[in-house]
Amino acid sequence: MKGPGRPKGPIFKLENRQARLYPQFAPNLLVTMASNLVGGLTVAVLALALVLGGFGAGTALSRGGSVGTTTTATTTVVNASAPFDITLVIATGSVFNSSAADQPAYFVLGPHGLESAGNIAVPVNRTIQLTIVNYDDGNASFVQSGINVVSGTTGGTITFASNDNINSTQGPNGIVIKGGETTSTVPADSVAHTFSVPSLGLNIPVPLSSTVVATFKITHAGSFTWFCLTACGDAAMSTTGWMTGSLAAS
Ligand SMILES: [Cu+2]
Repeated sequence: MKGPGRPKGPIFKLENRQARLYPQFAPNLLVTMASNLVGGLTVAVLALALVLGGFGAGTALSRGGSVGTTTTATTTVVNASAPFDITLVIATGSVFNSSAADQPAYFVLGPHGLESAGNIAVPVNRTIQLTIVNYDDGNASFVQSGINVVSGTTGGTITFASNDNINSTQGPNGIVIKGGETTSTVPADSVAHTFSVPSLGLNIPVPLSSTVVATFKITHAGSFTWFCLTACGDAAMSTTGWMTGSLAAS
């Protein structure tokens, strides 16, 4: 017989499962606490700097007797000839809700991890180098015929790498990498998702378990809707930030 104070089976199991699924919660809390502390200190230092700065400016004005203009120079260095790099990640297993359960989704790989792909900011009139890392190992049927054919990219091609064409073998000096395959068409039964912007004529088919690299340029500013044109999940396909969103070119 179990004692009256012991947790019942299912609750115990759920807690265990959460701990297994989200082991990062505890360390994250510490990081949040630490960053709050640092943030608080930063605010204090900034406030002190503002007080001192204000005092200094007031002194200068009263001494000089005239009001001058303060100019703050900001220099942003952008190498406009280099491609603008952006990486998208297609992950599976994100829980949509209790009825749709797991759905695949696109994410933007940002400096601090995965971010929403609901609104992807890109530059206009500059070559965009798009890398898509696809963790989905299943193919899907098409919602529009012909989406296994590449369009709108430089040369009408993509370069993709998957297990059978990136690693050839272990050589005497380490792994030998062949580098991937450049193609204008992906076999229809190998397409898992697409990154498609019909209003720009852009269609990038993404083979299952692969990494795809494509370049393209958007020549006018605007907000363009991107879609995945495979039947990869009703909820994901119709929801911003999952398998559709906008590409904001400015
Ligand atoms: Cu999809």
